[in-house]
Amino acid sequence: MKILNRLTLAILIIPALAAACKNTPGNNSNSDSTTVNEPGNGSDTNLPPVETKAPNSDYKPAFAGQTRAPGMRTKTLLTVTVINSSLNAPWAICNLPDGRFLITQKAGTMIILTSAGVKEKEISGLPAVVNAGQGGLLDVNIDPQFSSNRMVYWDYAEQQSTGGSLLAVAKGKLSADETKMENIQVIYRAKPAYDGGNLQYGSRIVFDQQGNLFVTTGERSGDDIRMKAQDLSAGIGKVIHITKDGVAVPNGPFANTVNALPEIYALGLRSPEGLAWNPANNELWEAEFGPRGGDEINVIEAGKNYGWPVITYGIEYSGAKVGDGIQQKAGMEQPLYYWDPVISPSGITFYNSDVISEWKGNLFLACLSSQHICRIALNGHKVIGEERLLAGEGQRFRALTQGKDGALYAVTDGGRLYRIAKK
Ligand SMILES: [Ca+2]
Repeated sequence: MKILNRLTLAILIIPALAAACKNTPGNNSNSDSTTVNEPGNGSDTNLPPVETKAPNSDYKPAFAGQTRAPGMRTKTLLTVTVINSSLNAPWAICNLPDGRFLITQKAGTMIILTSAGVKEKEISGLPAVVNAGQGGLLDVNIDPQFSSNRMVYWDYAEQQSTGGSLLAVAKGKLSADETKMENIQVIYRAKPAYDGGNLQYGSRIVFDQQGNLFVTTGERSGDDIRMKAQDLSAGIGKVIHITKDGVAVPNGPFANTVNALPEIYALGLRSPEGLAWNPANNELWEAEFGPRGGDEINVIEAGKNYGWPVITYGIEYSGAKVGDGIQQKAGMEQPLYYWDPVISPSGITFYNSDVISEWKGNLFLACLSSQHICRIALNGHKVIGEERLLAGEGQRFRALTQGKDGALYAVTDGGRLYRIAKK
């Protein structure tokens, strides 16, 4: 028993010490911080496209600049610091009003970190999640009135007693001591449940300006279910628009369509792991995993059909064409931009601070398979520049956010929290 206790203690203490060392200011400057973007000669924009590998298909873009935009390079000197390296498969990072971070971990835990990256609280009392494949505890966001009501919204893969799993959205009140969720209610379930695997739940949560929720739902990745992304009676492969109680926001684009779910706001999505409000123009932007060579960015508008699986760039992972192998169709939206080969975009955010002024208005995407942070410069809806940041870290970037201090914070599947700040 004694040995067991010591072992247990050692297991608990050693990672904690390691984390503490990493977070000691005098200790991390040499080992964990790196200055990047030393001043270069010549131009920092209109460089060759960052992607140099051959595409998977010979499909042609619908318009100039829809893929492989000019490369660019951040001129501002940046300091990159790993401020925590012992997270457990973090999936989402959300700013709290006081500058701390609320983070979900895929296996089912929610934690609070200080602005310096030190784990401060673990929140118990969450419903069980299906932690398998791409399922688990997924996104989290706080109520726009969190400071007064302490309400938190999150989603996760939920096992159904009748078989299969689905994306469930829940809300709860963070207790005063920040250690548990109280009065938890599941407010929405993206039906139908699917028992053919645990892939592509979607799941990012963004509040609109009226305090309603937009939630992305994935199409679950089976040949036998993907067409439901086009089916208005199914809640998968969609952007849904619900109140804080989980009912359809009134007067949605399909509110008067026979057999349509009234909460559907947009349809035809594959694996939408990125969703962000663009503060420059109050638009809802989405990023999704496509097939092999078809990752996309879209601007989401009410009632629009984004095409999956009828139109898409890229091919099946088997090498076959997707459906009829078409990329354009009347009544279906073109992506603003696509990647072939894929980058696997998960969380996205717009940078909206003056601290790194050349980043203001840029879109940042946390990229999994390509293992970098993608920076996109925009002129309205046109992509005018692309940059890869932190490409040498060997990390699958899962989610990111702009902190209150104007730095960018990103979590990785490998358990790291990065701070990317002006030097
Ligand atoms: Ca599409």
